[in-house]
Amino acid sequence: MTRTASVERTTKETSISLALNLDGRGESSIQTGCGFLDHMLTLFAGHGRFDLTLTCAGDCEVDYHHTTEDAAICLGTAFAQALGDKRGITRYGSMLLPMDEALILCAADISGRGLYVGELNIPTQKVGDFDTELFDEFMVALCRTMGLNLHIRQLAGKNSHHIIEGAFKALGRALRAAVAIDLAAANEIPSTKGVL
Ligand SMILES: [Mn+2]
Repeated sequence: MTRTASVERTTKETSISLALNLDGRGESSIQTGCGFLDHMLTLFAGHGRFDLTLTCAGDCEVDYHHTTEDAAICLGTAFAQALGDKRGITRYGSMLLPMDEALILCAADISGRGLYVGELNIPTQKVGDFDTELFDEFMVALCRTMGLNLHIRQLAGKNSHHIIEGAFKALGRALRAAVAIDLAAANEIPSTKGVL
């Protein structure tokens, strides 16, 4: 059984092509047009051990809002497709991840109920030319399309780059654990309701 998905999505704002393998080696090729977002998605794939190819031609002359949000929509859609009925998955995953002075807590439940609850205090408005408020836009869109319940807390941190990078790494690690097959229940849907 391969757990892969590919997504093509074109709007008047972005055109995205994405391929995902949940059981990969963390190899990625990311070209969104936003260097910082490429950096974050590369880290995410690496720490999640997901193979991820993403190309986006977006309206970066406006800003990175549409590119960031639509990349997350495609990523969430791909996760949902690759997971199918979620049979056998661990479902929950969490990570407490230090990144120099920053410390990030991330807890994920692939519940089917998409909800992001985040409390980050990112001290600057920009990292490079990336608007830091887009971090929340990414997570909200990912959770909604993937059916992911995600909490991210910043327990420490002063550097915006470190805080956001820590969060993407923690997300990768948490999702790696959550999508992993639970060998003790590999044929079961991990819900007492029988459906996720
Ligand atoms: Mn970095």
